[in-house]
Amino acid sequence: MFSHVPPYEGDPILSLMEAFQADPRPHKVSLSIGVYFDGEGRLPVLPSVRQAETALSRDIGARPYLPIEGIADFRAAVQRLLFGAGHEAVASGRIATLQTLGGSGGLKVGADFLRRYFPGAGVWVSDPTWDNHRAIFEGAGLEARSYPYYDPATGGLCFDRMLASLDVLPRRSIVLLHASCHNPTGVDLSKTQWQALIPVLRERELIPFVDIAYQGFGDGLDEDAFALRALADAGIQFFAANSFSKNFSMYGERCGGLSVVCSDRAAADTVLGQLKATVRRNYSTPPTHGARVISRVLNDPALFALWRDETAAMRQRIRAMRERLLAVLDEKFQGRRDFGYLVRQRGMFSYTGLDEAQVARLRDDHAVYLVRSGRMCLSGLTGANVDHVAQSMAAVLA
Ligand code: PLP
Ligand code: TYF
Repeated sequence: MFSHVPPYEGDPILSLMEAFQADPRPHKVSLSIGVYFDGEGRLPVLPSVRQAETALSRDIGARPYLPIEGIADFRAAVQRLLFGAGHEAVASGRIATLQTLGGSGGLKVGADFLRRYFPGAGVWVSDPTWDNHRAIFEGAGLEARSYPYYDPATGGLCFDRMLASLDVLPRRSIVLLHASCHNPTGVDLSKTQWQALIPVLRERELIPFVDIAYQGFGDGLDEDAFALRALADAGIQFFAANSFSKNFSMYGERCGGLSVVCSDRAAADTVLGQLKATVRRNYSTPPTHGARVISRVLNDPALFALWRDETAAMRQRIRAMRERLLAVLDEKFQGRRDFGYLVRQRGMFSYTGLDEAQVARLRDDHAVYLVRSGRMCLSGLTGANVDHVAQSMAAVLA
């Protein structure tokens, strides 16, 4: 009966993780999957999360179905975190927010909604982007194409080409944007560039869909949400999918949100209603545990302050690793090659510019695992392995 079903090739990043786990070399280093590891190379359990769970475990109570849109306190906290507590769009009730199954769930619910109510619209994603962006939108029945983004010549952004390309899109096209800590390149728009993008979005009547999966890993919780706030300030109506997987180190709990910024409260109510219908058709209602924990942390001033510090510590650790890697490489190459991109790029990832053959040599000869594209996840670096990684990079680049 299933002879026509082709085998699944597997997710390339997860396949790499399996190869890494099977690698017997003791000095092996995983810089592939986009997950935050601490200075000991472990997946952290944040003290804020542990404290919230301990408090919750005392009165865990019954587990009814949640409302389709999720826990009310969680949703309110998402809005404050993304847009800022005092933001006019939050206060006026013109944002429709649901609890979703991770950032991926937010993207999928948003994509289904857009497919139904903007049936002719295609989606444009950055070149390159997270592989699953294309897969999720195509899976929802939208056509996905890309706009210029990363410039291999500079290790930065080709903003002029990006803008020119968006400026000729059909009206009501969907534009997927990374708020900060771009995956896979680490290359973000500056504040000035966001401000320059806004008139193009407005004049072309484009529908921005902002993905914010690494809030706190770039420059700070508020700083990393700059794009969302700038768009909302400018009166742009848009979608935002946020993930708590990384900044709470709660990957398996599948916590995130989808927020749609509308013109007014009435529109937001209507949009929320149809988003609920979309969820109902997909998985009916979201799960309880992770959202209760996150809601507790975000709504309790002391736990929130603790969590803010924890996100700062994760961010600073990644920065320190970027700087250390740069220092060792600079010393090796004495100006013969520019590695400045390592500290200009933000978040967990850097595009190293290593080609497939060099990535293969890193893995085969040095037990250092990067994604085939040359993407490096900096959070896999520790004080114990950063020098080995730098020496290995130097060896394959020599
Ligand atoms: N968006 C980007 C850019 C990501 O890198 C990821 C996951 O790594 C996600 C969305 C999805 O996050 P989640 O695991 O919460 O679904
Ligand atoms: O880009 C990454 O590495 C993260 C983690 O199937 C990830 O998005 C990778 C693959 C996958 C799920 C999550």
